[in-house]
Amino acid sequence: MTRSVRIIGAPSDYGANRRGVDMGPSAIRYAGLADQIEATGASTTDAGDLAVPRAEERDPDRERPASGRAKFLRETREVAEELADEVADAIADGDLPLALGGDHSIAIGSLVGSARDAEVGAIWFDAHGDFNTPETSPSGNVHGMPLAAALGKDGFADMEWANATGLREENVALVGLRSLDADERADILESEMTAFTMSDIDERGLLTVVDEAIDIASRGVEGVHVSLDLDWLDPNEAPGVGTPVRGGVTYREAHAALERLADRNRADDLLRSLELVEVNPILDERNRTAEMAAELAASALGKRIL
Ligand code: EXY
Ligand code: MN
Ligand code: MN
Ligand code: MN
Repeated sequence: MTRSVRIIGAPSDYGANRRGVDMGPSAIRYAGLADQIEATGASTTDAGDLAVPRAEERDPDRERPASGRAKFLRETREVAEELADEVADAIADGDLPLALGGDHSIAIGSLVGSARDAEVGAIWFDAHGDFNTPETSPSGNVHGMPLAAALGKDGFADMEWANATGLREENVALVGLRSLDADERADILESEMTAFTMSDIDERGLLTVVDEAIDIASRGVEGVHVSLDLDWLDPNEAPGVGTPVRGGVTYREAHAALERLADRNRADDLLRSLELVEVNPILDERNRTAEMAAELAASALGKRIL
């Protein structure tokens, strides 16, 4: 069971189109994250925020290599390299790293860090597949690419380091898919990953899907990285996200999923690293989405009312 959590802020918005997600770490802290975690009985330390490079100019089309489209790849890479070291260091020190985004491109760093010295799996709670490459991406936004980068797919200029060699594709479970691009969809179907869509959740029940995702992510590996993109939830519950998609999980479904994760973690000690991403407080109502993020982290870490 998790006894000490190290909070690591990664206030980057280089992977997304919409400014504001760089304020996510502050918004989640302000929403009472440390108190929420301590209510689970775990201790917390806060490593503060990574230093995010400032682009010389915020030209969205900069960093578009000849092959395909990937905006701000250099800045994204710098953040991810720094986050990978922080995550690996926290694990080496016996803490559970809790990374705060920032857009989902930070997950390249979380995955590389978590998988640096171990074979790991991942559970990806998200409306999106995040499996585009610079060649397939319709937008060039790297927050739509972190899984592809971390699994070593082609097209990421100078990102060979991003191949989280310990991350095993067959141990990746996507949960909550409801928005995919055409090439990305084909690549997911061709991959070794397991994808559970919102339709699967409707038809089979949330906890059945979550249990299966945990089985897949934890089979034969040392630990599991859990990546919670707040756009997994329905925009009515979590409006403060940059790429909202209708038809997401409800407030209670999200808690039920993470409470189940905590139960399984209590039994099998499987949770190796955790991240909360895509909280954009300037798109929010009264910091609701950041509050959801803080509460859901507590559920994942074992908080129960009784
Ligand atoms: N698939 C679209 C793209 O690649 O541009 C949208 C990606 C949104 C990614 C957010 C973080 O989940
Ligand atoms: Mn250390
Ligand atoms: Mn995402
Ligand atoms: Mn998403």
